[in-house]
Amino acid sequence: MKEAIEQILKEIEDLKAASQKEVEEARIRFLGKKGEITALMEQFRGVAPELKREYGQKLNDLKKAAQAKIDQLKEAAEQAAEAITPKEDLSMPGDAFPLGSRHPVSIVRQQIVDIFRKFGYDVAEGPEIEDDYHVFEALNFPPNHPAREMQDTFFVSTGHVNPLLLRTHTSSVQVRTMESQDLPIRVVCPGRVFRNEAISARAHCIFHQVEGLYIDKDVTFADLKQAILLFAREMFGPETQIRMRPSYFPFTEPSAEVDVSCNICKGKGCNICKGTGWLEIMGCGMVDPNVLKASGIDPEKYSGFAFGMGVERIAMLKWQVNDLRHYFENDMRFLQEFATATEV
Ligand code: 2NM
Repeated sequence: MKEAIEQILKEIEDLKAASQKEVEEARIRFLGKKGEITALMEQFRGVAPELKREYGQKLNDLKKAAQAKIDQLKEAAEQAAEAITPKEDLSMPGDAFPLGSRHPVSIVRQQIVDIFRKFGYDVAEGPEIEDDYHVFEALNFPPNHPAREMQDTFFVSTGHVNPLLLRTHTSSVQVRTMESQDLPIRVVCPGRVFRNEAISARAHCIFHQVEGLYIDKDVTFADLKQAILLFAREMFGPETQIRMRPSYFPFTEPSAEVDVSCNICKGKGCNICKGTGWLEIMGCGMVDPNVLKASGIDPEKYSGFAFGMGVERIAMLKWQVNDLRHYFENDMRFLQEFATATEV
């Protein structure tokens, strides 16, 4: 029996277990109901009385050593199992983190600018607080033109010859371009403009424009028409048609309003185009000789065309937005609709 105890003790000391299952198997082998140590305990009953004390002590030590070893192996196996299967499931998708998106007005402004950049136009920007000269005087507005009245324009300072005001169009940037740059000029001017108007579904006192200007020798109305047609087809699709209606602007002569064919009803007439099959997108014309002269360009040698469009209006047509005020309220539900809008 002594040998058996020592043999098992040695085995216990050398015991190794790679998994929880192996630990349990070892426990059953040594300490289970039919285990080797349990069997020795039974044999112990038949041991001679003079040996009982010594063997009893040895058996008890063996049992304790076995239990301690099993406990130790069990804990190690549990830790190893936990390291392999962590409590968190690493294959779960991460927390989405809320991203903003570009404003629809910014998207369309960029699309317009990108189309003209592709045609070879430069981009110019200028001050939002302008002077009367660059907004009106140099653009052939007569002294008593209604746009120059307080009801239509936000003035920053008054009472002198060249008052400061919030620009009512970005044409002032084109005047600055004509003053400072060499010819020929091909430029688009995106920017915010301000008009003292009552806010409604179709008008706002702050909105965005992109205006364009092309000046060279022998620029004709046919060049204007072709530039606008190519722009309209880039912006609204290759099937788009344009038409021009005579109009009036102080800075152009002749002047025209441009309509594009309604791409919702394909010209048949719907509620977007109010049954006409056409949608107004911009104004344009040949730059008035007075405007060229004011900026030091000889109208006998040079001619040019110019155009201007409202960015909110183009965006409304593109996405069938029925009320301009949506663009200024920053309601997240409205803005999120444009989160996946593609850009040119
Ligand atoms: C428009 C319509 C027609 C325009 C004219 C000029 C300038 F500076 F060359 F005279 N810039 N933009 C223009 C012409 C703007 O907006 C409806």
